[in-house]
Amino acid sequence: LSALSPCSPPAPLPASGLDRDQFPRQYLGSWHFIAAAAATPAALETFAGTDSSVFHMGQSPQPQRLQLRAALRLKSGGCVPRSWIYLLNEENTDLATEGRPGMRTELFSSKCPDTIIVQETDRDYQRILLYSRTPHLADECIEDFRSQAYCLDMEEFLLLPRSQDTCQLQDS
Ligand code: MYR
Repeated sequence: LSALSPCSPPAPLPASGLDRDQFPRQYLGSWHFIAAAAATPAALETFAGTDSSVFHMGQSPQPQRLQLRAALRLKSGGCVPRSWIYLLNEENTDLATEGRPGMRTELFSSKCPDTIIVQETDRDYQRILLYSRTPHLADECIEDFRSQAYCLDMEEFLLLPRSQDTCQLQDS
């Protein structure tokens, strides 16, 4: 560690994060998956066949739930729809995933505007993921993410190739 480049892990969301007027409202809508990092290759394996993914976070009829939909473009060319239900927590901005009791999703602010860092922890892996409102993100923002990952000893890094068109999200 050098004094010139202090190690800085991703910062938790600001305390205003729990303001129900703000959270999760400001995170609803579309996100592009940009990059992922983990300590082991196995934790990133699930993304190996993916060229790009676009997500939509939406409200659910029940206020304690969020509906996440995704459209994955596979490297092989096909489009694959995915969906998850997140359960909101009273005390913090952590999310639980319906049907995945061992999984915890924590949100972190990122230095670059219109981006968010998500940490997923399950029984057998942990990884951080970078999402952006826009499909292309400045290299500097990606490098920032990477150095924050290093700070967590996550040295495996994956940048989504995005060499094909993104897939269309299906209406729910
Ligand atoms: C996966 O591929 O493992 C699931 C990825 C979760 C994606 C989350 C995408 C958007 C993040 C926005 C945060 C919203 C919080 C209310």
